Amino acid sequence: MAKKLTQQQHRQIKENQQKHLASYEQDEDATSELLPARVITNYGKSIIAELTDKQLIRCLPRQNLEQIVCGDNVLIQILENGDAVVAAIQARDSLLKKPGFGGKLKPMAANIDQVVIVMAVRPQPNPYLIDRYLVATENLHADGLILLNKMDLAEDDSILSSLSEEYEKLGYQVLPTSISDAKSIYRLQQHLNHKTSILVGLSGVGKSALINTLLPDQNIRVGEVSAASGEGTHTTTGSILYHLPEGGDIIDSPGVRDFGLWNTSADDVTYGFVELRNLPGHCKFSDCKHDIEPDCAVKDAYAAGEISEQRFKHYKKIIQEYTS
Ligand SMILES: Nc1nc2c(ncn2[C@@H]2O[C@H](COP(=O)(O)OP(=O)(O)OP(=O)(O)O)[C@@H](O)[C@H]2O)c(=O)[nH]1
Ligand SMILES: [Mg+2]
Ligand SMILES: [Zn+2]
Repeated sequence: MAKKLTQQQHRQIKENQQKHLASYEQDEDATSELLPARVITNYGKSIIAELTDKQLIRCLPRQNLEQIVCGDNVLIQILENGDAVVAAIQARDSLLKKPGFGGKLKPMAANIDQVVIVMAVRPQPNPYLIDRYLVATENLHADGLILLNKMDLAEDDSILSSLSEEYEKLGYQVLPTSISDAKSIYRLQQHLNHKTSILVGLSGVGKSALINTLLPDQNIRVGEVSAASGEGTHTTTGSILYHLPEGGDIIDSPGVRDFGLWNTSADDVTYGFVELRNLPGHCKFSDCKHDIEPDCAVKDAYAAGEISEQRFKHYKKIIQEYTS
């Protein structure tokens, strides 16, 4: 993870630390001041945060704090010995989690306005994965955007049209992209301005490569897809936030198969399916699996053509797999 910061960023951090130390020596009051900052990344216990004047600073969290993640707004204090500590985490608008070891949820990124779901032409997009990502996105109260990357590898527009057909009527835009098509990157950029977006998707779909193309001078490490398996090698190991030139931030995240859908309630899943959110009626049984039960509002919605066959299938599958 430490390697992901550019040489320039490392140098900057060192310089800033010295500057802060120097300012402390001149001004004893500096120790009590709380400096607002945004967390760029964390590795191990260490956090790299950006102060309002854009300076990066390395700090450790105070012991009583919960885990701090990329995108967090924090308050930093410089101690007498010159060390910087995170004194407080400001209230979060949202917190995205992913399963860690043993299925325990681990916080991954905070204060997200938009989740960009990245699929690739090869290996083929998985609509069940898209629907799970969308349930998580809706429950974060974030916008969802779907990318079909590696369009240069597509033989025709069939994958793109089937994704557009399924998701655009629900209000999600589907953008075709390729790191070798500058126009598509420009179009993507227009969707990223003035908000904090996170790129999510399986390993190897091109999340880091897309950010590299958006920000050519950051030099982000990009993995190779192994020719034999078609699967990506894990390259990105922690989330990291980058600024976009026209305003707005973008977070690169490691390939994740699932977000925190564990312990999601059936109501949260229904909320995550925008076409089912405002069902006219309720299912007769509160634990309805929308399968063979009578008086089922979801089956009625399906019969009325409110939800597609594929999304209906995925809805039931998510309820079955993730809710108890
Ligand atoms: N042909 C083609 N290859 C691409 C495109 N975008 C990314 N790639 C390649 O796909 C491979 C994986 O890209 P990464 O950016 O490392 O993928 P990632 O999603 O960041 O993967 P993780 O960090 O492991 O989650 C690299 O070899 C990229 O060069 C694209 O638009 N077209
Ligand atoms: Mg990556
Ligand atoms: Zn039902």
